[in-house]
Parts: sequence; structure tokens; C-alpha cells
Amino acid sequence: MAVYAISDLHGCKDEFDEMLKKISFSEYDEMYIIGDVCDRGNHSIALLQEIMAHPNMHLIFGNHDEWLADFAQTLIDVKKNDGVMDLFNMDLVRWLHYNGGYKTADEFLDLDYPDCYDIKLYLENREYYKKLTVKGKNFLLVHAGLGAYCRPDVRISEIPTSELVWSHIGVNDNPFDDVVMIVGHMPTFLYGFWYENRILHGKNILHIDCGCVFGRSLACVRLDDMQEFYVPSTYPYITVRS
Ligand SMILES: [Mn+2]
Repeated sequence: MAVYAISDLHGCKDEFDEMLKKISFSEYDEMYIIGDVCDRGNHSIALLQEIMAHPNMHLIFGNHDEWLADFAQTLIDVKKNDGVMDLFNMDLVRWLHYNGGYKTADEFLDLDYPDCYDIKLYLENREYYKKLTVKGKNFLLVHAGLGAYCRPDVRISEIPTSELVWSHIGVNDNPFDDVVMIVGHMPTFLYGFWYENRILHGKNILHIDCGCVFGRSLACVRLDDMQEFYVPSTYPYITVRS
């Protein structure tokens, strides 16, 4: 039995399935998905349903998953209303138009009502971080890191969840000496072009979003021995200037 962590799948179902094959993922293993299953890519809802169908796959929320959770009922109402959407809802527009939510919403609207409600109920059970010990080593899995609350005496349960899913943190932003943090959210190439397609190792912290949906690669780490696995992206390479 092994424990794996992966993040920022963003609808890249083919790459995720390829990764499962590569690591020979079985019912005896555990997979922690550290946020952002949805948006930008082509198969967000199918991917989410795949994760939901596996009791040994665990979703830790990212900002994009939070959007779908927040708007699931809105989308169900849109479906009941023959697809008419309130485009004066600026939060909804921000998700759909500026953050790759359109495809996710389209996929969701194509589902039958029971499947819509299954997703809505699944996403109501929110987890924003996970502490676990694997082979005597302590880990903290959290989508974006601790943000402004990066100090050793912090209680994670008291950090606003918006901070846990939205922060942009530095390479070494882990306040704990005895805990290895695993985070996603910021594609590693944004920290420097030399990190293209690679997990970024800070001090006691791994940044594992290797920008699959931006045409780089999908990374996965096995927490038992810290071995890294990579699958190349099938998406076009997008240049991001920051
Ligand atoms: Mn994110």
C-alpha cells in the first residue's frame, strides 16, 4: 500500500488516467488530490466523477473546486430554467469567463439531475487541508499554502479557508520544522523557467503543480519514499509572462 499526492488536474483526465497506470494505482493505495480538479481543461466533471467513484481518492479543496461547490445549485437552477443564466452575477462571470469555468459548467449542465445532485452533495463535504503521517514522516497537504499565516505557532484550523486556497506563497514558505508541506496552485514554471515540468523543492516544502493544463506535465509524488512520477501534457504549451 502506498500514499500518493497530486494536484491541479484541471480537467486533464487523460493525463490523470495515464498517471494511475504509470504508478500501478490499486485499491490498496491512497491518492490525495490537493485541489483544482476542475476548470480550464476538457474533462473536469468526468474527472471529478472518477474521483468520487473511488473511496481511496480524496479531494482537498482548491479555489476552482470551491467555485463549482458554490455554484452547483446555481447551475442546477439554470438547468431547470432552460439554460438561462444571470450574467449580472459577477462572481459567476468571474468563474466562467475569466477562470476557465465555461467547460466545467457545460459538462455539468449536460448531466442528469441525480448526477448534478451527487456532485453538489459530494462537494458540500469540504476539506481544506490534510495532515498525515507516512512511514514516520509528517505531512501537511494544502492547495495554496498558509499565506499570511505562515508562522510556527499557527493553528491551521483557524486560518481563513480563502487563504488556504488563494495564497501565492514563496518557494520556502513552510513555518514547520517537523512537517513536510505539499502544495499546488502556482504552476512551478511561474517560479522560474528552470522549474519547467519539475516539482519544485523548497525547504521542507514541495510545489507539485507542474502546469499540466498549460502544456507542461502532470506530477505525482509517492509519500512513502518521495519518488516523483511525471506524465507529459497533451495540452498546447501556453506562454505565461508575469
Ligand atoms: Mn488553484
